Amino acid sequence: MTETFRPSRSTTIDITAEDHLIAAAIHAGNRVDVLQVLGGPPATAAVISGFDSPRGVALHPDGSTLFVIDRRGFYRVDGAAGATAAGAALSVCAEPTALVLTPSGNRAFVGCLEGVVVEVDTAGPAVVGATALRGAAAAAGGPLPYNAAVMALALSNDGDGDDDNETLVVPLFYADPVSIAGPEDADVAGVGVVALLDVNRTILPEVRQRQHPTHVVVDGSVEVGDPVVTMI
Ligand SMILES: [Ca+2]
Repeated sequence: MTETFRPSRSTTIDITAEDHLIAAAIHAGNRVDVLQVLGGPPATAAVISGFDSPRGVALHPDGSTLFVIDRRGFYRVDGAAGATAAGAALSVCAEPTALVLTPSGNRAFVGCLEGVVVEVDTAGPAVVGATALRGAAAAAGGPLPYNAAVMALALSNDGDGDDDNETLVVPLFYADPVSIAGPEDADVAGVGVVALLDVNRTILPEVRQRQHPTHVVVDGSVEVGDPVVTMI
């Protein structure tokens, strides 16, 4: 089966589209390991050192260029399979926590603990701009929470080869506190808030709030799931 497209989501491990390389952030080791996994037993292709608590990796669709975020910022590593050093960090925000790429790999979005999403031109790399979410107006559900922290991101990919019609999904930690009547031992004092942005970082007029959202699915469209209870 040929994989045609997939969404990008923030993660500490990523694999190239043709399943050739895996990049894994080794947080405590301040390094990123690159493994070769096609054509034989998995083997270490590179150990890239010099990071400061790396928290996210993303592999470019070219199958070779690696992007990393750590406590210092954003890195572009060319030729990941043979790289040894992190190189210089591009400063993006106080504490980067999440990283996604557009389908073409031309742009990256970095989520930050302080409630900001930063857009990066990956060719430079260079910061294009940033959108602050704390308290920002959102037509359908705003303002967004004043304590919003971005610790995860996902970006849709509808497979048409165009970056401009995708949606950036930003679950906001921590939830807005609300008062809901319920059993005394029930943890219902919060509403999850998921902000949606277009690729120009404009906050879309739709913020989906569900009590205890359990999952977010990004597959061309965007869906925020209801609680799922599994009986065993
Ligand atoms: Ca598209």
